[in-house]
Amino acid sequence: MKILIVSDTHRKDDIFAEVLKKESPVDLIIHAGDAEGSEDYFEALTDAPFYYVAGNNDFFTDAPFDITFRTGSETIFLTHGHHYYVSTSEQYVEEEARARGASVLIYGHTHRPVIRQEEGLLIMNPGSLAYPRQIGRRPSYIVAKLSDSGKLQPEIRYL
Ligand SMILES: [Mn+2]
Repeated sequence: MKILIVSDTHRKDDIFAEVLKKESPVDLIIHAGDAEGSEDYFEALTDAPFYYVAGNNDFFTDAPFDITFRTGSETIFLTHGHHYYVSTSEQYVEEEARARGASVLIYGHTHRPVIRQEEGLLIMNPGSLAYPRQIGRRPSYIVAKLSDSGKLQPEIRYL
């Protein structure tokens, strides 16, 4: 199983379509918010299940701010993260993920890619396909595969 994880596409729809084409076939797509209205278009591009949460620039969406769902043997907590002040620190969003019994935390908003393991919690941020802010500023996303035991094995990829 191959999972595509993106965030903060901010109406750069062509870049998402390019990544989807490059990584297809994918079995699941996770978008951590700030598509700014393009999420329905993205969902229609693929037959794969598409999980979406609302970001701070998503004013006209019915999407929830947080979702918790299971994939393989993982419990994933997905949020854009602005309600947990992720620009300042991962502390609050990490606490929320643990409170929900998550084994994986996926957030966005900072436009900086992250993959790290912290006391049993896999913490990931795919960065931004539209406006990357990390050193080098290359558009980034994450591809994760499920191991035989159902654990996520992620890697950051760049366009
Ligand atoms: Mn944002």
